[in-house]
Amino acid sequence: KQNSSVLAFDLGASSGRALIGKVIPDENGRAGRLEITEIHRFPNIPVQMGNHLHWNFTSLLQDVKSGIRKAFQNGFHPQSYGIDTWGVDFGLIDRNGALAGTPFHYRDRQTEGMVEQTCEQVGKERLFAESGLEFMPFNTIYQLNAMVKSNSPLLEIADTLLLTPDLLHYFLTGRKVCEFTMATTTQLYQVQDREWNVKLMEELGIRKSMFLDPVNPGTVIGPLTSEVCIELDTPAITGIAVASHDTESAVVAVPADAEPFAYLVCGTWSLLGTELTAPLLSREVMELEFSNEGGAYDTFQLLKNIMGLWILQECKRQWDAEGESCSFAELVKLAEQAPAYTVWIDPDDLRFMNPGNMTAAIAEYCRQTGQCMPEDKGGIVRCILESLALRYREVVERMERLTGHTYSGLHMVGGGIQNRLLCQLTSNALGRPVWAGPVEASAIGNMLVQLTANGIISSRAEGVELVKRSFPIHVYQPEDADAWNAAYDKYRELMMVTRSKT
Ligand code: ADP
Ligand code: LRH
Repeated sequence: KQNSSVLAFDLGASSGRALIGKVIPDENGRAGRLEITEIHRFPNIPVQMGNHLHWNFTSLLQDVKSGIRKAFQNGFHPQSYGIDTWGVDFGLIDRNGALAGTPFHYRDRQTEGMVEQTCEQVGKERLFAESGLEFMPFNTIYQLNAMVKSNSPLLEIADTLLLTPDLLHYFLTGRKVCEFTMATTTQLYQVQDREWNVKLMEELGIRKSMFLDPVNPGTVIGPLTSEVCIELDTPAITGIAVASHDTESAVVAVPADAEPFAYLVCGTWSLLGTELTAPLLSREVMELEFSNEGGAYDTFQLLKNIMGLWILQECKRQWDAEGESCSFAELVKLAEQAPAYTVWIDPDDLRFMNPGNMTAAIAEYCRQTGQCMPEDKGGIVRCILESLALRYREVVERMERLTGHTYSGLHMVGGGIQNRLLCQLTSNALGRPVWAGPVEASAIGNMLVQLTANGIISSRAEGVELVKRSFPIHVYQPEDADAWNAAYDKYRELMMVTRSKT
């Protein structure tokens, strides 16, 4: 009998988790249902070291190992494991096989000004046309260019660059790979020719030899090393390269009926997009700030990064530190009671990327745009959630201009859908239904790619059907159409004025 359970690690910017996925057969012996069990969850807290912000990589690796150990301690026997994480970040491996330095966090300030400098060096239009990516300041290309410009000795000793999921796999299996979906987040990958952009690397002084040829999601990496097995007291389960960019794993688990569909992966970031078979590289795509990211099962995802619940997380962090700790659920309750349609921010204003003091950044934005800063927590949370909902509508409408499709509603997945107010406000702002679920989409997509590689399911479509049979979808219907249409017009006006100033 085939072993039908797999272990998925989903590392998000705010927390990491390990889940077991077990396929329960139906009466015909086919995959009937996917049962998921969380076995480990851990916070992901970055560390400021001197002038730079880093990931606590050794701690993350140890938590992944703990997840493997706990799986077996809890009586599970997964056949394989997969890892998905946030995009763009990497570690450098020296010629002796050791990690050189500590991986930078994508919110580290070293990339300030790098988009402008890099575009000046190589040309903005060309960079977009070749990479298909919007100019997010943290893309790998800008991190590496910052290191080149600061003469980082790390680049001299680096033998191989491994993106975060691949870096974790390396320390578990001893094998170095570069997984495709992560490779496309670097902005150093040519999406049309499907190869590394060697010319661009040469022009920027980034050494090509650090980059391995990408492998597709579903590629077997290899078994855990004997050292790891001895340390954990577990068998040598197999590491599989899934769609190791968390956004792409989440897309695999969207329970969509119709094609084309629009989705919103809602966690620390909000990734709003739709699935395509090839990248869209027109000038309009660049101007409307969309990206084409490589996905699983030979797809490209046309999507927009929206700053997302990060803004709320940072307010919460600040309030917690001030000793006024409130859970997300409590904050949402306060927001429900706060007055509607009073004040909005542009969530994608770069001042919100990593201001340190998020409530002060919101207050400053309100001052500059002639609005009154909300007086209490409930008002601030309401402002963030309404602003996100209005931004989602703006981005959906832009996406419709780009693709020529009209989307009948929006699929929302990820931790953020536990915020039912946000789901309802999103449906209201869009004037269309929101289908929310599943929460653990990235981990589930991670499992589905493993199950395909292990021969338990035969296709992507079978995976989607499995998701639909296994997880409830909560439907939100739009309310207060007139008030929201008026709010949207007012928001657009505010954005027109404020964006032209910044
Ligand atoms: P990531 O993977 O990027 O770390 P998640 O998908 O785990 O993010 O989503 C985290 C977000 O989910 C938090 O920022 C928070 O806003 C939201 N969230 C988590 N739990 C709840 C809850 N109980 N109620 C409302 N929102 C929640
Ligand atoms: C979301 C995400 C997003 C990237 C960002 C760095 O977790 O992977 O797709 O742009 O992190």
